[in-house]
Amino acid sequence: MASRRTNSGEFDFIVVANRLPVDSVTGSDGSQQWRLSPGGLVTALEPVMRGAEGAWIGWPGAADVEIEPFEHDGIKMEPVTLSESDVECYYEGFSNDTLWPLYHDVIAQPSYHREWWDAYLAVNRRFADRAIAIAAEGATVWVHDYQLQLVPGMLRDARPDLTIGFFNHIPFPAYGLFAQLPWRKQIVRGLLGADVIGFQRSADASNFSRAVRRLYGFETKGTRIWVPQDPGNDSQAGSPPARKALKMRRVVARHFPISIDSASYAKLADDPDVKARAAEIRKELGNPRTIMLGVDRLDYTKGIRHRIKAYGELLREGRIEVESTTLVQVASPSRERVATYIALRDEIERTVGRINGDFGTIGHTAVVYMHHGYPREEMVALYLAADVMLVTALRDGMNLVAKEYVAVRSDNDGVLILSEFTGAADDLKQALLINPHDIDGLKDAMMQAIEMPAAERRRRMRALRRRVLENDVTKWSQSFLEELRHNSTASPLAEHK
Ligand code: GDG
Repeated sequence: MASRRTNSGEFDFIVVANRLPVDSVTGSDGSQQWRLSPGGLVTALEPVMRGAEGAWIGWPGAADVEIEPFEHDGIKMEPVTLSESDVECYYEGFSNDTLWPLYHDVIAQPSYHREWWDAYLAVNRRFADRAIAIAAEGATVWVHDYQLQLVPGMLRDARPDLTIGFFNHIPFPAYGLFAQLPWRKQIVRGLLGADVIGFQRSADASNFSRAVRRLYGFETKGTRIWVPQDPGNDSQAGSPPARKALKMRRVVARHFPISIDSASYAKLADDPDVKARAAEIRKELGNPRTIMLGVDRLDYTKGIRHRIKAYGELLREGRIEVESTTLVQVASPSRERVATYIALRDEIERTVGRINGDFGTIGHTAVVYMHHGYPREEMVALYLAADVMLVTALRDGMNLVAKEYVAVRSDNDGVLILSEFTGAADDLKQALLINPHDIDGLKDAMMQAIEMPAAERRRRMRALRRRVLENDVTKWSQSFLEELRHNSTASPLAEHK
């Protein structure tokens, strides 16, 4: 049986995520300072964190750093220490070299190592223990993402008084793929500790429910899953007589498509300095007729190679010319110690070099490739300068870049080319939807975007903007938390039928 705590902590609302929402920076006087990292998640949760007695549990981002809890910009930070070996096995290993490729439809081969799993289990335990220690009686805990899928179950076992939410930012794979995971039952069991499990797309939620049925035989109906209250009875719960005798808890698994802080992007786009920078970018690129843009973490899920290949073929076939059409690719550094990412970088940079060698001129570079991160102002200036935005992911939970591009285009101009394998495609139907594996189809869509009449660009962009401005990240967090309030086992609002 789960043990009940007697002395609870002080926080009523706790976010548990792999990373704290701050980055460590060195001040001008050489001192160590924290800067809030401007993710949408922080923006969405800031009001909730301030309104309630809130805390954020996460890793500060460097190995072997032991830091006492601190407050930054009104948010209480609860740092969790990861050793060099935790970073290697839990983060780079199990999270980013097992779960990440598996959950993105095995675009790259996942590695299964028992010592990585052990580290994943141990680090999940560390995060859970911190939440268990600091949560007030009846608190709400919102756990985020694939790195921490065991935490909901650990919380449920130790603290049945808590209301527990989980949101998965990346896809959840079809059972045929998920079944590869040697620890599939433990992962599903961990997630089922939550009252509400949120996914980006309804297909992800259905994939999860199917895994629950296949692995545990629990009853699922629409977005609801019935889970036996006593975890010790999991194994017998499949048979109908046993099910009847057990007390059931209702878990909701459904989609809550995440969004961006649309208003802050729209505001940045209105800034005269940002607008001036956009004009300057065009000029620096030699005022081409069409600027195409890709912005991604350098990741094999993003389809960067596919779009560069398509662009190169259009040049080779003479359908476009280097003087009039430039491709700008920002590939921000990511997971640089994981072998697959090192190989991907080499491959992309080889291809870029070849295309530039073949087609570049003294005045015109074909692919302007940058392997850096940029401040948000520069990103927005790039979005404003780009006539065509290329989002060609092979699989992506949502893809916020697509939404950011749309949010800044208050001029109702610009064309979004969007992979149908992104969560964003479920909503942004007025984009040019493409299959990135179909290079000829992608090339045709690029040509269609380049040649699209202004009236059609306006019509499409208007419709896209309506979707993104109406559904921002605050609405997303509110709808998740509302569902959580309604479906909490511990809360009086729960109607468990
Ligand atoms: C995961 C899921 C899901 C990128 N380079 C720079 C920079 N960025 C910003 C973008 C955007 C964010 O990073 C990337 O978000 P995405 O959604 O495109 O992709 P992931 O990082 O893979 O995120 C994804 C997301 O979680 C949220 O749930 O949508 O599917 O994979 O905001 O603008 N920002 C700055 N400089 C850069 O160089 N400032």
